[in-house]
Amino acid sequence: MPKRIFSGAQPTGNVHLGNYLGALRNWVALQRDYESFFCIVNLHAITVPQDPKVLAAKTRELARIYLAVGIDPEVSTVFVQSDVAAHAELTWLLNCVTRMSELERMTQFKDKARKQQENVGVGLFDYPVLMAADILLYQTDLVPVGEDQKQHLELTRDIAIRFNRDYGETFRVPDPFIPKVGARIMSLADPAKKMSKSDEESEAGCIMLLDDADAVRRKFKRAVTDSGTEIRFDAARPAINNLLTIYHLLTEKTPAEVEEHFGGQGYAKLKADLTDVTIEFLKPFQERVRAIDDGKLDEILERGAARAEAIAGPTLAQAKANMGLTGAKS
Ligand code: AQP
Repeated sequence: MPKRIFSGAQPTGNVHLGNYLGALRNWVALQRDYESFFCIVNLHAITVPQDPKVLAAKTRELARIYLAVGIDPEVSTVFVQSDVAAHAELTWLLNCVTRMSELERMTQFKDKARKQQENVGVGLFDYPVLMAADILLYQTDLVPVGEDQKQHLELTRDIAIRFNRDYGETFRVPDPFIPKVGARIMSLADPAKKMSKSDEESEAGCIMLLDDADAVRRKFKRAVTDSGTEIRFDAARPAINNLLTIYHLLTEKTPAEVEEHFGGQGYAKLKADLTDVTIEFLKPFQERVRAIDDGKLDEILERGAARAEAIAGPTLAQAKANMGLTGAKS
């Protein structure tokens, strides 16, 4: 049996280069070596307020983005989370084995709750349990995600281990796949913060996959650098390190080749070349996004939901049976 991967992204805001370099790019690279499930996690999106019309449109847009970056629906299963009811149902079962104290420790909850102040929904608090359900339903071996999801993955493992201990072997315990490079792409406006789609203040620090060439030019032009002059990879100089990391990943040149390319040059050259390679990457990608036919998309998502259901359904049934949740049919 090939090993299985599961991952997802939220159809909120605009997908950015951080999402691509930290996650989507690796999904594409891994999809032929694993049985792959890529989900559009719209139930996660509603943990903060969303306009229903915008959410529906963003869900389809994200599906197009998955396909346009290179996820092959003939090889991978692409589906929308709310189309497979088992995600919500397993969340309830897992809620009953998760401790409040575990969720209170989640840094993403603390960050997002701070921004929401008065309006923190129970769903936002419960987000990591829904994520555990997503992953465990597919008996997942590997979860390719960016660095920001590491803590949630650790909780998923803890929940699976506890469930298996208390109710008998039910879930495979998944491992994270966090890339060595690109797992945390930083904001161009503030290299101390990760590039983030929900951070409205730092729109300027985020290259969106659907940005036009002018926006890309403007954002790189304004990107924060530092007072040094040398262009080399150096974790102690996060702004330049971040720009070089993006260049290295987009061009697939080795770090040594990148440093050689910019040897003796100034930051203006770095920004100009980075702008060019980003536009070169985005242009054909955006053409592919626009070329995806609506009917074809429906068909891919319907087929994806059916394939996902075929794996998720039996896992949920086993979890319920192991917990003693037997009703009329048993
Ligand atoms: N800056 C980043 N660098 C590398 N990887 C990143 N990811 C997110 N930001 C970066 C990874 O992208 C995948 C999909 O993310 P998501 O849709 O689940 O959203 P998120 O993790 O909450 O991060 P976003 O996109 O910036 O949204 P907000 O602003 O809501 O936090 C995940 O694998 C994630 O690790």
